[in-house]
Amino acid sequence: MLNEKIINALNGQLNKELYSAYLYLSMSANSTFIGLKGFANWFMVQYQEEMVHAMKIYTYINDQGAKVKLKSVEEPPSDFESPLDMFEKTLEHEKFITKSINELADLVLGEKDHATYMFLQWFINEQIEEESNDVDIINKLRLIGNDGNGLLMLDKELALRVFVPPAQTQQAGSTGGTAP
Ligand code: OFO
Repeated sequence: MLNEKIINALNGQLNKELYSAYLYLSMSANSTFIGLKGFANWFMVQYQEEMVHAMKIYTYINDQGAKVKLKSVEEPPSDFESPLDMFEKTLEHEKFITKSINELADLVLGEKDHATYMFLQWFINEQIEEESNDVDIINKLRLIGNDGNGLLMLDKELALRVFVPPAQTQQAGSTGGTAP
């Protein structure tokens, strides 16, 4: 049984995950527009992963017999200066999400809601991977600088990322779908 404070906080986190999905869909669209199909693929997979995160919270609220309350999703930016700008904004956003998950974990611990604390463990681990993936790509983009060939090679690498649906993720014992 969830208390009101926790239901509100979980609904807030659900909204943030939906915004994350919307943000990465926007970055995917921008990447397609500027001719970087591999980047577009990477962000599309990220969009799909964020929808999985949102639906995990949606299902958890339902399973606990509480009510999901959908709020409006903010408009994401649609113009970006460069591929590096997109990934810097991605990392910045993921740091914000990590902070939000940590605050949620603090709240549920304070309320002695151990079931929700256990539920949040998956998100706490996932955030480590999310930030680390972004840092890797930012480092590569900084090395590439203005080298067009390097950018096209990275685009090919990012084209290889595949979305792994949640059931397969669990079987594989990983948080999945985040390579390369
Ligand atoms: Fe849901 O992890 Fe990114 O935002």
